[in-house]
Amino acid sequence: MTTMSPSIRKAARLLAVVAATLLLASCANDAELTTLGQDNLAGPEARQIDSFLTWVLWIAYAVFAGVLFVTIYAWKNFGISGDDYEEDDWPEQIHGNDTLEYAWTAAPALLLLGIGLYTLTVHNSLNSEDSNPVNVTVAGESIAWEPQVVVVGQQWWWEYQYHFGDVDVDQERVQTLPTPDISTATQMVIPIGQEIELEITSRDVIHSHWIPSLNGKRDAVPGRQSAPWKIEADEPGVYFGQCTEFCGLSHSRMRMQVIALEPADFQEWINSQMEGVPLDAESAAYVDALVAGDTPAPENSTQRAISTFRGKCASCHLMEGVAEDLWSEEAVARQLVSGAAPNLTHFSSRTTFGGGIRNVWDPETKEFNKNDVAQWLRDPDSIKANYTDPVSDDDMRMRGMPNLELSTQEVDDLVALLELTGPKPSDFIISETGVETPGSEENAQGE
Ligand code: HEC
Ligand SMILES: [Cu+2]
Repeated sequence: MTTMSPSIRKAARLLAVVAATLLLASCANDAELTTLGQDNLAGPEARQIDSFLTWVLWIAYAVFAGVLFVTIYAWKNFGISGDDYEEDDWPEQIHGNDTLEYAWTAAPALLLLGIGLYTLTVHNSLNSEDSNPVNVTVAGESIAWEPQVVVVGQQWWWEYQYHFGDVDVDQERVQTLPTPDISTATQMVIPIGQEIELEITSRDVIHSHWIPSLNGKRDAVPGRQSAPWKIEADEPGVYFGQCTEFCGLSHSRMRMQVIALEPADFQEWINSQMEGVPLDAESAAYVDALVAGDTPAPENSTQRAISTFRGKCASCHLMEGVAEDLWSEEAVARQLVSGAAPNLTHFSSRTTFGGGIRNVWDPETKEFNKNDVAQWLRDPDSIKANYTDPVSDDDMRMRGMPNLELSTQEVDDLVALLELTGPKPSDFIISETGVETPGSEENAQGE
């Protein structure tokens, strides 16, 4: 054997390091977003994709091993070394052997046909709907709900709409859908053991919805409803996801979670989401007065927050019990209010905000995360980059949450109001959904 030249040795060493890194990186079995490993498969759709992949991989391994074997066999048995050989030294050359020609045409064709048919079967099954109605009680009325969630991607967070009434969600534009019975941001709540149909669409650009442990990716295309897509979770738990189609500035901060609950817990969740903000009697009366057109002076923190919310936030955010009168059908139709911001009625019933990048509740102490919520209100850009200026002359809409230059008092009042919204999620969900954050405000942008 000749000695390796230094450059080859260097290349070999580099290759070894790269290979080892890749190998070790793939060992992160508890990574939030992975489709690999049985432990990460939490529903039938994900398992179907996994076993399909596994089969195709084994076929690929077999083909690889076969080709490698034949190559090495030919090299060992018929190889000629050195440059110094005559044509007579060559092994016997075969030409025009029909059997061989047919065999190596037919074998790959059959293999590909098999893989193709298997692909179509899985594809077809993933795209078919066979959900069963789920019995739920909505506002005191028992209904058989076709488990369906309208998923709306927008820059840069996911909205999940629940329409319990007779709404044709298959229509084309999300803007023309009626106000949903329940609207959540970043966190989709589903009952376990049920196939949930997702109607995926977008309000602005193309996004892609992906909860790896429950199913594959499906694009969210503006003006279009996706073909049926579904998820199902076997066990209660939290399943993480991420937008997987580059959609602009804060694409990487567009994450989401599915929270799967026992049917009874799911019903309780519906009940709580159908209520407005739990205001005390005086504050409720204060809202009534404002709705009636009076202008009473706010007397405490909650009332000040209500006043600020109606003046500065309600054009983008809906908060039932506080400002839904500003969201009349006419106002919605004339786009005086926008559906392009999270519904805040139950903000503190969720556990992450801003596209799943900050905790609403501290996963350790289980306390309301006043610091981060206040930072968001004071300066959203310090948490998540936005376009706070119109994108172009043709597109005057801004993206994300603007800095409203709120006073310290206004921020404090609003943080208290947001904490009040509730109901507080369970400790289990708070710790399971907890996301790592850069600790303090100073660290967020290196200020
Ligand atoms: C011009 C529209 C607009 C106005 C006005 C506005 N917001 Fe927002 N807000 C947004 C958008 C858009 C988001 C989502 C940003 C994201 O996650 O990328 C958001 C997100 C939020 C969130 C995080 C919600 C979640 O679940 O992720 C809170 C809390 C919030 N806003 C509070 C307020 C308050 C309080 C006011 C009034 C002082 C206000 N906003 C005014 C557009 C607005
Ligand atoms: Cu996106």
